[in-house]
Amino acid sequence: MAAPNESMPPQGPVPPGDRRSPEDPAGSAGPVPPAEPGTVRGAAPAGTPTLEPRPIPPMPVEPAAEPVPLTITGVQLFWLRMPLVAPFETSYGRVDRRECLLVRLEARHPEAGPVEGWGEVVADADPGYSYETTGTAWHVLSEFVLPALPGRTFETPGQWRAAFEWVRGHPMAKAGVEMALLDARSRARGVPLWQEYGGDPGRRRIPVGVSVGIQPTLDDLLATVERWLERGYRRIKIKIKPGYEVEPVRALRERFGDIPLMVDANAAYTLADAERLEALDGYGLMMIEQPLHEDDLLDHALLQRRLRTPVCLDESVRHVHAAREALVLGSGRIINIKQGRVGGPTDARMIHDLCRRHGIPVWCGGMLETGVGRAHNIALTTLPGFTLPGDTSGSNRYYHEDVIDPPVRVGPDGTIEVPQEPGLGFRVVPERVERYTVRHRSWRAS
Ligand code: SMG
Ligand code: MG
Repeated sequence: MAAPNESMPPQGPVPPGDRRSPEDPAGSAGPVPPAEPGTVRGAAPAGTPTLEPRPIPPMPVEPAAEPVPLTITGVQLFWLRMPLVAPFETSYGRVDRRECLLVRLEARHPEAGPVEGWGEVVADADPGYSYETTGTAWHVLSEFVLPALPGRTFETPGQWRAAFEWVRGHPMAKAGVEMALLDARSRARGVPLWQEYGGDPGRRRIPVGVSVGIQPTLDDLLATVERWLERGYRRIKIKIKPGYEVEPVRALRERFGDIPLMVDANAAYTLADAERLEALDGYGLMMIEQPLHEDDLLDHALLQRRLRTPVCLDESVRHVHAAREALVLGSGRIINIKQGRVGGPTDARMIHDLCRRHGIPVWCGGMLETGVGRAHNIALTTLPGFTLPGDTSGSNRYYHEDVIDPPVRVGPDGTIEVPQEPGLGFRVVPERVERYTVRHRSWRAS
């Protein structure tokens, strides 16, 4: 071990009132009065913002689920590549096809016999939205999760979560499997999928909005929005980026008046751009979604205090812990819940429960899902705290041909019917899955 360097200042805790430091070894600035309990010692430069203390809500508990013993007999993983009807552009890039994974579980129930279950891994091909990609999910699932499933019995989603809690992160990968498990449970029990999600039986239809990508010109934007409004969508969300925010919003307000309108920045701004975002305050937006860096709940809290428009968090809420921190800090007034982003249906429900208890409205986000993910999102949206229209558009918003039949359809009143039959409520068409599959692997009980 190296000998201590005698020229170094003494290490270790500084006694209260001792103001010696490497810069001021004599402590000539004089003694410092003891810190107030609960405060952090350290000089804050004048003008440093502070946040008022707020109560810390307890962690929501995992919802109870009826035991339904399902023994996994086989697993299939499909990597799909599906062309989009039109390119979709956000502040971080443009895509013209969707690459996602579908998980198919085969399971056996003591009374119901063999059942299948489908789930979707919503990660993108590139790490623009989050660090997870189709490729990382393929790796984590095929190396660590799926080979361990055949032969195992799960009675509840909680047992599945406990078994794979050791896998850190990778929420989208894990969510795809939990979705498939919920689908299989609902088929084994003979109940609609929304019941597995703990939904409200009174919600027979869910109101939905549409997400509009960045358009080449304002005329294109106006024409696109007009088309979606004509089809009944209940709210319009447009993607923004620095320099493309006030103008498109002003143009939409001038043309369409008081429509339910919001914007999504996908983390493209910093607090230094606050004035641009303040300029949106006069346009009566429902919310500004994820304006700042995904890991910066503090700056979101400071920004929210400068805006009248509610801030909505998307990328920042990757788990229930972040949701709880955001509530305490006041980092936003609305949360977008994506079951993929937060680790699965159970985690989505826990965030919903937490927000509901604390008066934070939530809505269901989208990741350009195929019909499999869409069916799960419809079921999730039946929970009572989903009080704002989500991004679950009809299948034809992105695809000429979906992998499910019938496709998800949005009625002229901007709502989607909640299926009442067991399972997804839509048939997954094997030939279509095959048509778009570029990679496939399967595991069976030996
Ligand atoms: O499913 O209609 C959809 C997409 C909605 O805008 C949407 N999603 O940040 O909320 C979001 C984006 C993330 C996906 S962009 C590839
Ligand atoms: Mg978003």
